[in-house]
Amino acid sequence: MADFQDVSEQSSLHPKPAELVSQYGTAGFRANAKLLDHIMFRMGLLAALRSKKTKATIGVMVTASHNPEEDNGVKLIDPMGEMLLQTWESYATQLANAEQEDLLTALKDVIEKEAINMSQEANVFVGKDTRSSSSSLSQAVLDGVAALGGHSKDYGLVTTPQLHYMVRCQNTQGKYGEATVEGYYKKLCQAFIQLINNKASNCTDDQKHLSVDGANGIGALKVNEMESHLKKELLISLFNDGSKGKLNHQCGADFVKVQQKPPTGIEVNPGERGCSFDGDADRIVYYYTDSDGRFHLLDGDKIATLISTFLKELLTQASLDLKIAVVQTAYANGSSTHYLENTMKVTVVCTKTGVKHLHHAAQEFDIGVYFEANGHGTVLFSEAAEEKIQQLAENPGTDDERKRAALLLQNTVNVINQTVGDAISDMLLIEAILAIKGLTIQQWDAMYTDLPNRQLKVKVSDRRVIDTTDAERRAVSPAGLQEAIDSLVKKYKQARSFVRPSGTEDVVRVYAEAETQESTDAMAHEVSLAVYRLAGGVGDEPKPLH
Ligand code: 16G
Ligand code: MG
Repeated sequence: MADFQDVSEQSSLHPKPAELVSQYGTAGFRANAKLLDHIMFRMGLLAALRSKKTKATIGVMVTASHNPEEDNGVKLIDPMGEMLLQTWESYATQLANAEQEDLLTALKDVIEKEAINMSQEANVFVGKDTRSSSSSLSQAVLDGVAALGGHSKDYGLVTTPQLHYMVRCQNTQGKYGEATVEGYYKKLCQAFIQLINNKASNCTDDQKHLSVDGANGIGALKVNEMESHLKKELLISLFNDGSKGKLNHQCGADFVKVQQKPPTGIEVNPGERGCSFDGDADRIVYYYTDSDGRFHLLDGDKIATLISTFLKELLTQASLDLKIAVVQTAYANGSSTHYLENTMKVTVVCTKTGVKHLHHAAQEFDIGVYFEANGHGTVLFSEAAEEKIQQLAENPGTDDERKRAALLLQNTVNVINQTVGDAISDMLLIEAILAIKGLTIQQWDAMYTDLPNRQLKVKVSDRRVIDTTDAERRAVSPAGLQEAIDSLVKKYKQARSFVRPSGTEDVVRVYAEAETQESTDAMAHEVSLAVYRLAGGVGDEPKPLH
């Protein structure tokens, strides 16, 4: 049995504020950075245990993504680069909440329940975003790993998806790629250049140009680092690069998606493409402004549609019989689901909100394209699918058209970060698809027209009174709420609405979409009132939007 002397001594240097209660939520722990030191140390301990248990390298990322600069957070990464196994989330919560004197008992409890062999080695990769609190907090993680005698590698400043990638590379003994930031750029950019070689026509510099809003975060730094690998095939103008502005403040993917307007600090001429990353670069949205000055957002749904259409065409050209599906959540715009199912004839699956649910559902198919409307998403290829693609590409008997399609598929696999949604990787794939298909952003946008939609928040005394089913599309409690929503929705054309308790904020979220913005806003307000009245609303009653 290990000697827990070090854990005792070290943990007293990372004391828990008494009575503070935290929970490992959909995206790990997130709070004001001042409240996180003990949690970081303890997540270092937990990562070491998880590594011993899985006999593999585990990742720990210090970031609070799109939250304000003052916040921070931490997420654990499992061996294949996926999110921490759900059953371990409760251990994370237990360890985080153990009072100082109970920490060893809580730790031994996990060791016993999981029958962990403490003489097994532990290896942990650690990364952090650009927040000013991230350095000391990631040191606390490293201290936690060391206290259990584990080895760690500190990657320093990396995007969240880069750390996921490193973990997978390490645990596949390099089969997925080289576990270095340089290796990541090489793999993705080489695949990108190969794809771009198949572009529809010679691109002008204007067509190669993309404005990127780096949210004043880690993504901006990494885009800069990557630039030389792009060999001028993509000409990036970087804005909100962190040199002056504040992280996520009036910029970044979350701001753009929620506000439905361009970020501050970016210059994009009418008709030109712009995109925004979030604070840890695992989300991306695109946009442009038309000649009338109207802003057009191309969110995760539009991205999923572009990618799945491209893949489906390649599968047809390659005559490969692989089952492709798109995974969405209830937030996906109804027009996107309709287009995918009825025009593209692609299977569409709806899951609960949260990356792990989408990721899991996408694993059920040969090719699973998953995106949340907020811009988090990627594509998963089954091992069998990758093998079939490779065989076809390498078979000397394959005819030219099929071979071209197989090679494009192969390079598509390589440009994608399959571990988790990745703004950099998604950006390269989208840029390549637009060039290959010879599409402008306006033509991409015109694939279908979004239904007007609105998201509102309602404060209630306890949001847990709302329980949902059918991938959060229907409320089963409190009594009468779903019936009230149903009768409101009936009043409007092409209407849909649902409510769910947020997993990250103390509010109930309301989503509404309908034929016109006016009816959408009216319905969103009426549904908010129903939540307020039937689910214990607090504060002022929701007011009409107009
Ligand atoms: C988290 C999730 C994101 C989800 C969001 C919903 C991960 C890594 N992130 O940020 O996928 O869209 O929560 O927030 O899973 P909400 O529950 O407050 O609506
Ligand atoms: Mg993020």
